[in-house]
Amino acid sequence: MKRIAIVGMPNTGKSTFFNRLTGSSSRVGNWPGVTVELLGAHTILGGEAVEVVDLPGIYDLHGFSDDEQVVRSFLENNAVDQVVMILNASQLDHQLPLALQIHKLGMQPVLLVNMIDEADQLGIRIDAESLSASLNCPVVLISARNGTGMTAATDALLENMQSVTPVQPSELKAHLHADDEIVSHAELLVSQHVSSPSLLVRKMTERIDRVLLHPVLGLPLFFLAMFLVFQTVYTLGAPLQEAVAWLLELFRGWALDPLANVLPASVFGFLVNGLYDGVGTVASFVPVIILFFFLMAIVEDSGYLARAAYLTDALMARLGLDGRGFVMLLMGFGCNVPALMGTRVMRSRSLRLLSMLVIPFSLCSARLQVFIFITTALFTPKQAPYILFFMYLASFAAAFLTALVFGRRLKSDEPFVLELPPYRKPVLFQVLMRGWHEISHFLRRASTFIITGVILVWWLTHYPEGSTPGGAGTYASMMGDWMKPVLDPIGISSIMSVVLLIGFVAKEIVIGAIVAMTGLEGAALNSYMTTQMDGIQAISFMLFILLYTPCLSTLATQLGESRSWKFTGVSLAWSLGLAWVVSFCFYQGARALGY
Ligand SMILES: Nc1nc2c(ncn2[C@@H]2O[C@H](COP(=O)(O)OP(=O)(O)OP(=O)(O)O)[C@@H](O)[C@H]2O)c(=O)[nH]1
Ligand SMILES: [Mg+2]
Repeated sequence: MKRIAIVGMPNTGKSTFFNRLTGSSSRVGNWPGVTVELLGAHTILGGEAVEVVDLPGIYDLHGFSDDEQVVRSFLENNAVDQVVMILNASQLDHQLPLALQIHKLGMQPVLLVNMIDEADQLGIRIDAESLSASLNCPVVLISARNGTGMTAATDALLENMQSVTPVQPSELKAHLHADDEIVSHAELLVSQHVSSPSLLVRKMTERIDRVLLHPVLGLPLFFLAMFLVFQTVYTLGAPLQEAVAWLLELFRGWALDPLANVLPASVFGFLVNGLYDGVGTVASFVPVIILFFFLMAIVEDSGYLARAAYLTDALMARLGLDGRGFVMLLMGFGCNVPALMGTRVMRSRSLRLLSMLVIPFSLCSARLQVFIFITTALFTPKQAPYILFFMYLASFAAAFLTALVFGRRLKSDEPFVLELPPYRKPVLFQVLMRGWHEISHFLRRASTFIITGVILVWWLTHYPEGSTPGGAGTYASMMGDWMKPVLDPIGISSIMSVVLLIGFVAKEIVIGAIVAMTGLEGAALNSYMTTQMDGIQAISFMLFILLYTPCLSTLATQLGESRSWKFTGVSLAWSLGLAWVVSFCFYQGARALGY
């Protein structure tokens, strides 16, 4: 099968083109460094099956960040029949050198000049035909997002593939050309084939940035925007959640409860009170999570997320991180694992390690779900969004503190040049795709973890044989007693400490575990929660959940990416220690003040 590789600089639309060509749903975002891994897909081109590979963006072939190495080692170790290079039409001067480099290596690329819609708006004119003649390779103007030029692009691809001789990977290294020679060649090409207005005015982007990147107002505006996101999640999400819970209850009463007459009590208890209610209660939070992801996808796809990096860069630099670290934190709101992998765009190892130490404090969707559950049970609808926002602030504070503590040991002087992409109207399809991506990931994790968790909890609360279910003498209560000396001072009851222990595996288990333990759901579960904790204890519990290790997958990713047991161990110990100390200070402090 022939293999086509898509290369280009970051944020030029490679993944958008890849998705259009192959019908895949590779992640797209208006921010350089979205793709950090190889992604392959099969498709039919001109009646022939081909493999298309979407690569991370690279600035040049000498690059030495981990994601650039992914690209280089891919090109060095795999035969590629056709290289497709994607360029941003409004930045040809900046992007042609990479194309020339690739061309001179003998790869005979097809150049797709993308985002032609934006270039048009800016008044940039590109003469594709004459550029193609001087370069001696096909050049097609496209808009991967709108689909313009796609037929011409695939035609050019097919035609070119007939004539190219695949590059032998081993020859690559010997042929890298000197950079200055290439840069002057690129300048010449741009002057000959591109006409642009003397002054590029990105009117809309500039006007918006004058407000959103305001030196004083910028950051408060950003936090205000984030607060609005949470407020919306709450006001729209809570009724949705109740509706799903109501439907599940209805189904239970109508179809499942009659089974109680047929099945032995213990089997019914396990299947319906444990599994169905456990999974159902978690499922009722799915609409909230969906809503959250859609809003975040809009923030990301519009280009505002990249602005967050700009706004926080100075602050983050003081902590030994840079603006990208902040964006990774925001990415971690979905799931910490891809955010950890996103640090591959960083070149300096110490900067990467520091970012990877900080990211697990980012409040991921599994923790969000626990917090919504607890705030709904223990606080009024008016208080709840504020408590939730406080948790996000605590998450940032923990991240900053970590950077402050470890920044001195993990020093780096990697220069960070931030490229701000223009604002782009979020494309509904992309936002939906992105949301769907996150949700299916969440559901996959949730379903496996909940089922394992529910079975485990069921066993812990019903055995050894002969003990009263959920009462003293069960394994669960033994575990609770065992952890009492540690968790009592932070206000966590022995039942909830068993939940915390199980939650170490993944936070998706937490709610399901509570349901399985108590055999309660809905309003009864909420009122049970008020017997387990008051407001202060609830916040202490949530702080602990926020700060201690998010899940085993995070640990495994930290280990895999850092290739260091010591680093992973330090991260584990730090997060456990911090969780305890913060909860302790909060709980004892609040009690001392008489709350
Ligand atoms: N206006 C316009 N925007 C586009 C076009 N193609 C892609 N985009 C947008 O450009 C941004 C980047 O697209 P991606 O496909 O993620 O870019 P990428 O090259 O894969 O980026 P990395 O993986 O970070 O290297 C997204 O916001 C896309 O919606 C286009 O033809 N026109
Ligand atoms: Mg990409």
